[in-house]
Amino acid sequence: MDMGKNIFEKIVTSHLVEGRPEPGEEVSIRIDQTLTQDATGTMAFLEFEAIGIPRVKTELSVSYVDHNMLQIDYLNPDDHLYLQTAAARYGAYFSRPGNGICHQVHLERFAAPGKTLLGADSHTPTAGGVGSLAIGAGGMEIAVAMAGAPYTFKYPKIVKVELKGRLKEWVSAKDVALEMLSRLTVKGGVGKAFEFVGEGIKTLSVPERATITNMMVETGATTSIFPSDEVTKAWLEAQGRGEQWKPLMPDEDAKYDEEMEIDLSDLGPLVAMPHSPDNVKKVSEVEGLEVAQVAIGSCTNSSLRDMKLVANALKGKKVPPGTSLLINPGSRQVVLNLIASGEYRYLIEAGARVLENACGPCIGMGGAPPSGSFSVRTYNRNFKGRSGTEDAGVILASPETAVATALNGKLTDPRRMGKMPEIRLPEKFIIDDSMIVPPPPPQEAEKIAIRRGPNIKPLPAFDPLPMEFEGEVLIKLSDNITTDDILPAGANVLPLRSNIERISKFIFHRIDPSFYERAKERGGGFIIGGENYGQGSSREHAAIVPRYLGIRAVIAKSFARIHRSNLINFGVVPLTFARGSDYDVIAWGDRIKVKFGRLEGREILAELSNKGTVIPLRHDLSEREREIVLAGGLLPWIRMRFS
Ligand code: MIC
Ligand code: SF4
Repeated sequence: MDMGKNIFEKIVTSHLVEGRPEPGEEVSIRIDQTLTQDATGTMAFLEFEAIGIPRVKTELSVSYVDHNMLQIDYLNPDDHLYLQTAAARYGAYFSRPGNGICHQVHLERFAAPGKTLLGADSHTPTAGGVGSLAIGAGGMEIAVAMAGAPYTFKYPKIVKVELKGRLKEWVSAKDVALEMLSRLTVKGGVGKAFEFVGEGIKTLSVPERATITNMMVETGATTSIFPSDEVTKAWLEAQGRGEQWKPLMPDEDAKYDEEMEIDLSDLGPLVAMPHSPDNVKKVSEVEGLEVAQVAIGSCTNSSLRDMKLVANALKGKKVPPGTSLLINPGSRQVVLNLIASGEYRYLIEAGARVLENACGPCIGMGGAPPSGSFSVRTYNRNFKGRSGTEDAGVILASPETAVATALNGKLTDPRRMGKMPEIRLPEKFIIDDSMIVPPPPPQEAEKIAIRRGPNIKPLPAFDPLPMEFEGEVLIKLSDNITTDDILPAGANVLPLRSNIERISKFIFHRIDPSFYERAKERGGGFIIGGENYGQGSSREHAAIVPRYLGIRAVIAKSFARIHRSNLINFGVVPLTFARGSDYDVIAWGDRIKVKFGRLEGREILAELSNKGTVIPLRHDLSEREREIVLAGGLLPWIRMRFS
């Protein structure tokens, strides 16, 4: 007899184009909405243009500007103008710089239960907080979805997370996410999607749910989702979108592949210590650490709920001179509501530096902490160097812990702050969509001239996979290498995202600045990685640049989901060791020869000519992925299919 369906399965089934929704099987689903942001979006729109479809075919595509906000020269403003004109020309909505962080604005204004959302940003699952099936992917996948093609992915194992009880005072959704990270680590979610259910969910507002689905990305999960219930309904009504509500619950006898349980009332304030989101400790264990900077915001914790909490905790108090408090509200809506309620004032009076409604310091766009200091941040990633200061330590915390720390100048357990302020979200938010520009009708759109600044270069052409490939091991890396390690972000590098040649010089810049020269000199070669290679962001540049420099295979113990797809989409073969111990056999500088052929079998032999040995490697490409990689990437593959 058929078992009932979980939420994930319900949405997949209602959008299914091809495949069987069984763990490990490849499924293709129809995509209702897409989201892009400026750091990934220029490439995504260039890719969309390369596909050659005149207008986006989704129900809704939104192009946000929130990452590359510093305008110290022409690079970022040119990209913004390109994105604005391209959105108008191709039929996408454009959220102007200053309107807010893509995930926060999308949650407020567009995300709806039962919809599928594909986003060119790893934290797209934030929209799972209202019951959207939201997945992060590389820009090329989003370009293809905008062109109307289904999105193909490996159906994950579905994990039921039963939430019980209710959070205590000063403990919040961020602590739930950190608890999950401490249990799962940064790779425990790979190949899985998490569904949060149980009595406890009723006590969590939509922005709190979204904090959890946002940060669950750090476990490597495909996505996370909450049911759509009365809380969701109230949120949508408060956003003036009540008609978009529909109930979405798992069936009583829904089948899950795994189960977990969290009693919310057992949780206390948690932090993730440098330099990994899974380095979780109780605040009480690490309290007292001197903190130079506190930063509150990011797509994880910048909602009106969080800002109200922070404002009211700061009310009538001052941040001490030794600590700098930076605040990035998530959206213009958040700020307008704070101004109307009078709470905005508490931030200013306390001495907070209120920054733009954007990603800001989270991606190293300003706000770098001093050398050798600690910065407590409500963000989701604390990878070494990501803040812009190589030897600073970033500690990830809830807004509660962050504000307590800001007021004390030392890492502080927020439970010391007395009674927690009561937070009430408005029954109706102040809504002002005037910074979201809708696309003009098709006849007018055709006349729009796209503005391309001099730094915006077309995508390089990529040739098919050669039958065999020989080269040197250019670098050998340990476990959990992030895409920030592969291709850093930050104020100096992000503005080069539209120019592959220029950005390529920054590959592995923090780990090994000589990599670029070596790869250039040798005309390419191999990268060797450990477990979970490419964790973190969706930036496809971390795959395009290696490919551009002549790398045709990465050999690792295992891969993170989005990066693995990005490699394939740009014609780089992700290979794993058939025998784990062979990782130790390969060394920096070894010469490797692999015969790819047509990648027919699962096994590929790597000849280490300088060592006179052969080691077996494996690929786990699906038939479709095999074709894509052989064609040299998703773009040539699509062109082949449609020509
Ligand atoms: C990030 O948080 O690392 C980013 C910057 O938002 C990336 C996207 C990018 O690199 O442009 C992400 O999470 O996908
Ligand atoms: Fe922006 Fe940071 Fe969120 Fe990435 S994680 S989208 S940089 S706020």
